[in-house]
Amino acid sequence: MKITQATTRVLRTPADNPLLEDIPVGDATRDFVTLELDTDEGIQGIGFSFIPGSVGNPLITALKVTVDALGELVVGEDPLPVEAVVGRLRQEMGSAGPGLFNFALTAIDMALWDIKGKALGQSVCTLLGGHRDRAATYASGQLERRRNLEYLADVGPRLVEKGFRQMKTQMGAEPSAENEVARIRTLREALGPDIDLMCDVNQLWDVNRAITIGRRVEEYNLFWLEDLTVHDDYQGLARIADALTTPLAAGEYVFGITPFRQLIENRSIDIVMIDLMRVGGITQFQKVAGMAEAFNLPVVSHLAPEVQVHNIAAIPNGLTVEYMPWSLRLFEETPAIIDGEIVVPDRPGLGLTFSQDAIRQYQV
Ligand code: SMN
Ligand code: MG
Repeated sequence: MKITQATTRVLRTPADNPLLEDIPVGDATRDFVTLELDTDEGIQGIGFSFIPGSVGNPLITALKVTVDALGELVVGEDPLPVEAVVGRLRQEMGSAGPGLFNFALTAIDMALWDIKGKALGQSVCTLLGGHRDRAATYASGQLERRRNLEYLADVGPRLVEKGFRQMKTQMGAEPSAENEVARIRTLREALGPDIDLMCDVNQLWDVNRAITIGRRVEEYNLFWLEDLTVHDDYQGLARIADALTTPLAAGEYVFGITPFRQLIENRSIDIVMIDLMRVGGITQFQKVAGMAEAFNLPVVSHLAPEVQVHNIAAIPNGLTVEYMPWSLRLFEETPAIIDGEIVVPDRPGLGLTFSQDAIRQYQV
């Protein structure tokens, strides 16, 4: 089989929220680069990428150009030996650094796995190990730090009504420790003891604040605390992890497998969070997951649940899939959530098809 053509588009979607349609978001937009890789056997693989947090990010144009450049390099290649194709790209382009390159490589890598699954009539999850056909999942992006306590107390239980057994909130913007703790107390009281609650700080605290507030929220039994300080302060994170009994998660800001080695070897984290776009795709995700398993650590996914469900369900140490709904509208059909779990589509490859309506409406 040979790759014959790579087609990319930029889709600019409204930054609204399919989980809670009634909450207005203004006219903010979110940008994605989509990729279609055609082959001489009529099989088409699809992939996509975006820069996390990229509400209106002007770098999306640069990302499209980068995916186009990598796409040109893979035309003529056999798509099935994925490591050979992405390995060559990594070797030839690696000196540019991992930033835009990893984001672009992810789209290519995803499309290669999609082609392989379609060629073999198997889901990507099965090709990666197929540990199970569904995984735990949590509602994300709904209980943000800009929201007030009344909102948290209202929306948390609404997510439970929608079928979620796990959900994530944020701290990091309150002037006082007392106000930060109040957010967690409010949610725990609204949700009761049986819902898993996670909290993300997105690197906004220093080590001492992390330990001080981390200790104060221990009584609310958080499922994890995430990115309590900067992602590459490996020793600082290890001090926090040692001081708290709540599991510490981090990794979404990490580009590639080597810095994950640092996080893991330094015992900086208890839960390994992998962003698909920054790590460089499914191939690299799976390497980090194996490294985590050797250190007795669980793995959780960041963004893109419709693809990450394959990565997490495939492995024995996959803990839960972040259900961040941003990219769902790009596709005709997305993985079902049944009894609080996200189900791997029973279709070959990624089991995803780009929505022609979305392309018509949102292509720029
Ligand atoms: C997050 C960060 C940046 C973009 C999207 C989401 C957040 C998360 O840290 O964990 O989902
Ligand atoms: Mg996060």
